[in-house]
Amino acid sequence: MSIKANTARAKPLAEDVFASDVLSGLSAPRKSLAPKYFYDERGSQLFEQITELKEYYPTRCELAILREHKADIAGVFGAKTALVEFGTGSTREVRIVLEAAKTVEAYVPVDISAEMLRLEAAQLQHDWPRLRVLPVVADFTQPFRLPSAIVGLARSGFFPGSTIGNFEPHDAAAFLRHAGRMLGSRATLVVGVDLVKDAGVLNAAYDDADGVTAQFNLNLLARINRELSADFDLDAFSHRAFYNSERRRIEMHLVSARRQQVHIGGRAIEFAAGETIHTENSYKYTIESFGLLAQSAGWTPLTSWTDGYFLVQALAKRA
Ligand code: AVJ
Repeated sequence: MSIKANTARAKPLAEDVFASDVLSGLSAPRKSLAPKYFYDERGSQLFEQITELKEYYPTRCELAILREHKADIAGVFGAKTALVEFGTGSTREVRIVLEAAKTVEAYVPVDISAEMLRLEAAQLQHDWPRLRVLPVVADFTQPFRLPSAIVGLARSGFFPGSTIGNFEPHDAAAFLRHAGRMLGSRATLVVGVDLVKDAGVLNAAYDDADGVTAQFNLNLLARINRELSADFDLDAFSHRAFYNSERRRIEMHLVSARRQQVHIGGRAIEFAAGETIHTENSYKYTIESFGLLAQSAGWTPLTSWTDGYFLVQALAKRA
């Protein structure tokens, strides 16, 4: 029997990547964990609950803007277009736009979570029988192959939900550049972006009275316990979220109540009393600052739709 030549270069398993990301994040002098790991099944449920909180305005605002301006937004997508959605999760936002987008012939939802993607794509295909729905399982921040069935169609991108706020501004620009490369010349892109606003409003949105965001943050430790057989004491960590006005971002942390040791996969991690794990940044932009970021990444701002709280920004690829 022959040995496959590519065995040694096989992609590491998702669990191994999670384990090594967690260990390296918790071994650094300033401990951190990546926010993309919030979204296991429980975390996705908790995020859905967050979007329904009275304090958490972004989802509500974005949906209202999409509803109010869907015809104009759909107008950004030219004739005979394939619409590529980066990191789909739920199709709630794109459904609003598709209602008005008569020129979209194919819809390409891209997401790393295969199960959720297949369910959402199948449901959407059922509701739009004449649309070609072509899901792609991929990490949308990395280059991926677009379905060959979209040859000959123009390409547009859709990136709602202010997911872009999770990136450092430099990485947000890198992502926009990457999206431009994936979509090709003459592409357009519609992005949802959360706006800089009163710190009280921002702080409440990420530290709600019911403690749902606290549960969402702490669930990351529960996930590490479960999937990596760690022994985090969830009562010994608490949720902290605050607006850092200098850096124009919400920061979320998990604060260690006391000096303690946590074990993960045979390694011991030391925590000082009051030491934190930085679990998320959610950057806020102004229309101007987001326009400049987009321009630095090869895009020209077209129309901005906003309610003063949230921004839906159309961009055109610079030739
Ligand atoms: C999904 C990244 C847009 O930053 O508002 C909500 C995640 N974190 N509450 C955000 C989140 C805490 C959310 N995004």
